[in-house]
Amino acid sequence: MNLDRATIEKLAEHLENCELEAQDTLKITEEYPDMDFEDAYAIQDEIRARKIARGHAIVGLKAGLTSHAKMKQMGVTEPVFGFMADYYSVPEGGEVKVSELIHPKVEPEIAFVTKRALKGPGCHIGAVLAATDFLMPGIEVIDSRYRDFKFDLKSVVADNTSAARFVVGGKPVSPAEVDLRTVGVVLEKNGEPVALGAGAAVLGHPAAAIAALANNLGRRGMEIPAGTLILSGGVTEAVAVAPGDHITLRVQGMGSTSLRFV
Ligand code: 0L1
Ligand code: MG
Repeated sequence: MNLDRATIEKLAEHLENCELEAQDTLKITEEYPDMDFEDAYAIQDEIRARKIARGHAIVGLKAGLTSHAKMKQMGVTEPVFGFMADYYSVPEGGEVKVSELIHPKVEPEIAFVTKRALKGPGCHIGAVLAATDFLMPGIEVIDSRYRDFKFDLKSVVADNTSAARFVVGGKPVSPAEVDLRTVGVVLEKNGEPVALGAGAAVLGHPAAAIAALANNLGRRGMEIPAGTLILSGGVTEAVAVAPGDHITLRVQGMGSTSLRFV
């Protein structure tokens, strides 16, 4: 680690305030070019601790930047991991207030819910499928706190991987009922398909994103507990949204889930 505790706390407070006040900021590596990934996850962990201290619960985890489309869109090469706080959760068909966000975009994802804990190192697709209770369609609303979504991997990890809101719904299915590589995904904006893809866009198999998360947490002495909801990452590039937009995600064999931007 290259940053001291006081700097980690200062940056966590700054980034969390940007989230809560819907204010953008320059990427933090501009001022702290020497920060490393340990520092970045320590800042994210501090943001999480601040939310818990204010009485919020952590209701899920996420993998991000897991598809080639997304990596290309953002000019990066590795996945990142974050968490979802209770107030990020939007009810099925519910509203997201754009005024509470900076420049939201939506991503079509496959959500996993675990029935057993997963711990790295060495976690693999087989272990993930054996530990998965069910799968559901999930829409992630991302909202980078960085101006114009201009960031690098360390800055984005510190910013809790742009996590902002999410909805899950549709029909829960067991992993044995679906081929997660070929499962088709259609994202609709105001009734028109705007992004489509298949599960394999996510690291070749969406369960690989969950294994990568378990391995990342394992390196930091943590695990994915049983009963955890995890968003496995956008199948396509992210789609910008504005007030009035209605977004629906359809996943083959899993029904649909939706939300509205007001
Ligand atoms: O969930 C994601 O793939 C987003 C990761 C962070 C990068 C971004 O804001 O696009
Ligand atoms: Mg995502």
